Amino acid sequence: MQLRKTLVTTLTLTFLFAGAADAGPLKRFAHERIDAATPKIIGGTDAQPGDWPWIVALIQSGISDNFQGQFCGGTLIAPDWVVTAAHCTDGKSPGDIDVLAGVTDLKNDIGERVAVKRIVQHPEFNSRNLVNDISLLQLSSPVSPTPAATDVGPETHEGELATIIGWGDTDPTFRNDFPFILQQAEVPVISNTLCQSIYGSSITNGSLCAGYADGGKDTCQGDSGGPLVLPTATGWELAGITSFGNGCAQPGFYGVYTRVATYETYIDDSLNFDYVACADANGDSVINADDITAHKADGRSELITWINNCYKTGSACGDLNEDGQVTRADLFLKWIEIRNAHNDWLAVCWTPEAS
Ligand code: 4AZ
Repeated sequence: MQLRKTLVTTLTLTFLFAGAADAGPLKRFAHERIDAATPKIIGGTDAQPGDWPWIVALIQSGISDNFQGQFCGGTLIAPDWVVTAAHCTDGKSPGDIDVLAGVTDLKNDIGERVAVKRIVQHPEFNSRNLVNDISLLQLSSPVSPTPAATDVGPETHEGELATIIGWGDTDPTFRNDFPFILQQAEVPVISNTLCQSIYGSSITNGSLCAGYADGGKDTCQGDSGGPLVLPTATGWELAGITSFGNGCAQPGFYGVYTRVATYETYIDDSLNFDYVACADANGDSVINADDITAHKADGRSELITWINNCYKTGSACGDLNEDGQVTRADLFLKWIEIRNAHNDWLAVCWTPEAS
């Protein structure tokens, strides 16, 4: 993990010095056309139109050229929901990201490009070791391709041959050789024990690792957030989300993927959550700025109630920092708590569903 951390830091610093305010660690700048002899994904082959209907590209919303703007992959799991990696959405707002569905060739296919309405990033994503690297995007409108199945069972899948797919770098030395055509490659799933011996505590039961001891086939920069799929009797199931690795396709290292099965509850809860009801703070069935006013007012009255019942009376319920006395420090903590709760509500619930 140390190696990955170093890599990310290096890239981040490079981008900072390049003056690109919104460029994340995996953002690329230069695109060079790859020559036909260069191995693809890393060690992959061209996908055919329709092979992977549920794969999507995440595109920087400010860039009209799909190829130039692509920075991560994702998988459609419902007509208006995409699952991707948290490190693809971390620090971003819905307005920063578009989703492009229904394309194989980023340069020539038209597809459906839609705005993101809501980002539901895993609340325990750790940007230092990339634990819980999963995020959900709700689309501003549904797209037509068939979503992928995510009901993958609890098996380890060790030894099974998985398929990795993406528009990421095709050159293991990070030379920024990005393909127009979607790439695919097959890699075996390895045990978490072996993976942990390489990457340490970054590997949890939410991780799935795949690749060859000799390297050669792997995901790389730009593939992040995209799918690792396993064959089923009826088609494919989404088992992993491209997360990280020490470089790409290097001997002795493997690709690390977020294990989708571990996050079934987070996915189901997030997709089934009633965001509209949550946003309707004043209960008038209309989502508008009045709800923000109402939610703030609720916070203020909660604070006043606490002041009257706990702070002024010096009761035990006023001693938030548990130092044996009720002081202005406790009042400050209460204020912070209410402000944070309001901000959480804004982030989780308050997407204006209507004007
Ligand atoms: C990346 O930087 C990245 N070999 C993604 C996957 C892997 C390495 C790097 C796995 O997005």
